[in-house]
Amino acid sequence: MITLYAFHAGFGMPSGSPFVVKTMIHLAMAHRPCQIEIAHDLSAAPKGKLPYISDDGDIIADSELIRKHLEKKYSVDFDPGLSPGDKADAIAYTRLVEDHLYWCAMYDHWQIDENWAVIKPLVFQSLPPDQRDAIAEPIREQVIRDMHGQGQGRHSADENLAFAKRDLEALATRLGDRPFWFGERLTSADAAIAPQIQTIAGDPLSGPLNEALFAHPNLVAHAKRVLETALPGEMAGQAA
Ligand SMILES: N[C@@H](CCC(=O)N[C@@H](CS)C(=O)NCC(=O)O)C(=O)O
Repeated sequence: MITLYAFHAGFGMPSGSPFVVKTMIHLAMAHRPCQIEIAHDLSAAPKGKLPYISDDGDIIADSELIRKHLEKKYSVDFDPGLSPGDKADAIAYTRLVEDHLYWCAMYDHWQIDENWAVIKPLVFQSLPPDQRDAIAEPIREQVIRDMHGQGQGRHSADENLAFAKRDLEALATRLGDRPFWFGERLTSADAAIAPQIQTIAGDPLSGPLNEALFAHPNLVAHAKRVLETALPGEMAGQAA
């Protein structure tokens, strides 16, 4: 049995981390049942981040490396029938959402003060309110330092929004009216893209980033469809 180390539910998903949800989708696509262990302390995580898995004593960290492990160990093909060009596009769109749009959403949630006031109690819901700030605020400072190092945190809120809008427009244009990223079937691109979109669609904010996303109903519907198709049991317990 595989153990998946995860953050608790959030943003209308069985985990508040889009990377953990991506791995949940991969495990479901690979028909590998897993037990979920909520990780309260990242010091045990090999790379200091989630997800990581334990599979018969093998510890693998990072959603892409977990995918590679599943492909190799269980002979899973996450992109059946895709052309080499489509597979290349899948990598490019995955990088777009994970290495750019993710940081725009992180900026929106963690760096903008009025949003942080709403997001903090959700992310740190397991902590008693009177102890929350002592733990959450130093983590926020670290996240803001990380975003500065990564680069997105150096932009103004308006510039961050403009970057995110261009990502969303590109994604929405590329998706069009297809049910899944490459047509009728769930593939690796869906597993990567849907949780990143749902992180914005499922937050309780109503700011300009949310407006920018909801201007593209096809993206919002795609995220919901992918999650409900891949994780029907887990999504049943989530708020809309
Ligand atoms: N490249 C990693 C990214 C994982 C990641 O950024 N996880 C975040 C949660 S969404 C995390 O654990 N952050 C904790 C931290 O940075 O301290 C993957 O694909 O698994």
